[in-house]
Amino acid sequence: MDKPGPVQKIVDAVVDAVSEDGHPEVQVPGAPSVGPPSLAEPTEPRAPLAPKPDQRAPAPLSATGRGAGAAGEVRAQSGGFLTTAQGARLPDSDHSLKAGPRGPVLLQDHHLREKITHFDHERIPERVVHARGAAAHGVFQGYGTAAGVTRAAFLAEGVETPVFVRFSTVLGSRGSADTVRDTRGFATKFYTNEGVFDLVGNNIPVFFIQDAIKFPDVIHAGKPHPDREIPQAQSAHDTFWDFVSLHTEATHHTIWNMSDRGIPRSFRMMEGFGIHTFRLVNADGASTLVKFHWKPKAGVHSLVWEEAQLINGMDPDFHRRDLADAIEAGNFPQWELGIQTFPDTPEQTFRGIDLLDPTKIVPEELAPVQPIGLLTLNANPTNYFAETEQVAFHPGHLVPGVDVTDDPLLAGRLFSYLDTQITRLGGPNFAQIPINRTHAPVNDMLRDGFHQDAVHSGVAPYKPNSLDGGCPFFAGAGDHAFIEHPTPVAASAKVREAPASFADHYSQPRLFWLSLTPVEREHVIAAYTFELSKCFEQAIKERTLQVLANIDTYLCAQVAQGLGLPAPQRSEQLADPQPSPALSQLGHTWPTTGRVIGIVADPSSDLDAVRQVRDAARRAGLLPLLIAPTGVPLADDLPVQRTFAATRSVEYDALVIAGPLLPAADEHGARDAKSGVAGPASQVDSRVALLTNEAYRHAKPIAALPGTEAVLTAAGADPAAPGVIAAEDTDAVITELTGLLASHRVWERFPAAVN
Ligand code: HDE
Repeated sequence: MDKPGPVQKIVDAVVDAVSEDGHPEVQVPGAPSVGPPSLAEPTEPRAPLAPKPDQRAPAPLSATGRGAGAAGEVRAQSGGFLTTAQGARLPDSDHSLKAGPRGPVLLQDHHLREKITHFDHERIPERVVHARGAAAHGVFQGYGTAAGVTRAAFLAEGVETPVFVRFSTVLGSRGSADTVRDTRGFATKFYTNEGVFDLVGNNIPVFFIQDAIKFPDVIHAGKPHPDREIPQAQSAHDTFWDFVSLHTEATHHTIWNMSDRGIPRSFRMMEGFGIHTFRLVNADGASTLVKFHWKPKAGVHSLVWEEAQLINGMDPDFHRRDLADAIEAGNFPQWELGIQTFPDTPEQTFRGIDLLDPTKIVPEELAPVQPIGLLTLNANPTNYFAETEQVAFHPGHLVPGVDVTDDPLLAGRLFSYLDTQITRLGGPNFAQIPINRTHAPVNDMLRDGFHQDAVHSGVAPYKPNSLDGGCPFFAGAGDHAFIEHPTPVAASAKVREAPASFADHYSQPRLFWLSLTPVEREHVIAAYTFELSKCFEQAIKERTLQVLANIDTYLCAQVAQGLGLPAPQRSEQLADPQPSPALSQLGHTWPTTGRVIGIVADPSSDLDAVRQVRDAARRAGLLPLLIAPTGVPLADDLPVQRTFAATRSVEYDALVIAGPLLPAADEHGARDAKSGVAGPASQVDSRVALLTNEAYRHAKPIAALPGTEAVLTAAGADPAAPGVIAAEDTDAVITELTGLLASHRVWERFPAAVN
């Protein structure tokens, strides 16, 4: 076997740590702490608990990027006793200082005042967009394949760079649900030796607007209505559709949102895109235009809409939990970073596509994505606020060899991200917050300000000076200086105008539509119909149908039918693009590691079969969860992870039914069998019937072990339907399930009616 590479070594080390410490083997991730708590309240002080093996904190560096040489825990709490912020030990924190047990409370209670005052100021403003997010630490390894086009040191062969990646939704508040229909942020901070590089992208390759000056408009339209502040975290409302139907440059991004890309199955299963065209510069100073792509090793997969809606109630933290659990279980998410490259010509177009227009893609069939490095997320944050909330990304955090273009959307971002942190993080020194610290030495002559963590020496924070020996000095190209590429600027006049090429708003939405498979097109039709049905104003629906007519006649007719409105005639000539198969999510197979299999059983099930299926699933790298009537283990070696009353189909990628699953004792005790598919007289527990019914309707693989026909009947599931497995041999069950999961869902179960 090949020797493990450096990334694999890190992966192995974390896997070892995870399996040796605390909760053995992490067969079921999610334990809240390093070890189980005692039943009784502890009576002896002890040092604060260490982070869990799957967690990592920001590198322990000084505020100016110098290696502190201290252990990681220097920033954590210390000591076994409760103290004030100043370190004085406290005997009590449950009672205010009072004049006698019945009061009044004394003003001199410094501990009360410190505790309450600090609490009063615990919150900072949430991000104005992308407020809801989840993040992880990891490592990026350059392949060296970009060496011809960039001198960026972190992209050189074998170079490993620590990274922190934050995924997010755009519209919702910090406490909103994860699986709403929305674009997802995919922001990566590379702590390179040449300074921090931030690639602040999305999971959709185009944007709503072509000029940053429109950003407040699109966001104000997408956010909840300002009077009632509803709806939260979604686009299915009048102001959003009012805006995008009038502002037709949003059409391309909107159709992506209405596709399955708007409801990803997992952050681990999303592509990422830098969207704008960037400029790479090599060691000789030659430049190349590029678009960045992240390609997930787990494939690109989505939820179905009903699932997404159920999850928002069942587990609003679904994506967050999925990311953390996967890392804790050692299923480290990976993406390849790739680039599409284009000659840096004065026109900045490629095959007629304007590279400065962020509402356009370049099909991969015309410019293949070339892999340039591997990202592995291998540790969870130790503290959400300190890391995920306080991380500050900025497209202007660039390193030598990576430069920007004149995309007018990017230009506004270069201003906005620095500006927003000043309010959000309370002043200009946010780069000194541990998660934001560069791993390169800093000597910046920036001084003072709120929350200054550096203790600057010297007397001359100005240049030129002689008092500090003329330091710091300017760097030249040979010293890794960041030197802007001397891009020629065409002679022109000051105008508030877009280039003529930006006026094409329909050809690429049509390209996207024509590139989807029938089942994906059905989802797009259903999504537009759902969203527009939620609008109050008919004029807005009619206006949007006019936009759809300019994308595709069939799409428009189907949505119009769903809305009960006439389909308008198109007002523009339909384009005739060559479909791009790379835009479809279907038709491929992918690794299934970490996929969740629900095994439904009760004490009367064939427990040997349950055991064999579970073990086979583990051997196949899946995460089997046993679902039973109550928390009582089905056997000593068969602990229960989910109960009938507290689970729902959305937690599983596939089900194994180990019948007969008669109504459990608490079926009526759960007092809400109303939603069950089976009636009260049924021989099958109604929650199991519902679970199976949903899994069936959501096109998930289902394996029915012998004797479970009644469950399928109660669930309305056809035993002969594609993806319903009736194997007797338990190993074969898992082999078949894994085979089906490789293409994510069994779409053949419900042939699409769309042509
Ligand atoms: Fe952002 N965006 N954005 N955006 N964006 C922010 O920065 C902004 C745009 C993206 O996990 C804010 O620190 C403007 C495109 C991500 O912390 C803010 C424009 C793309 C994140 C901001 C855009 C993005 C943000 C809010 C139009 C994909 C979350 C808080 C010109 C390429 C980063 C913050 C994180 C966050 C402004 C358009 C991605 C207000 C003005 C296009 C992933 O500065």
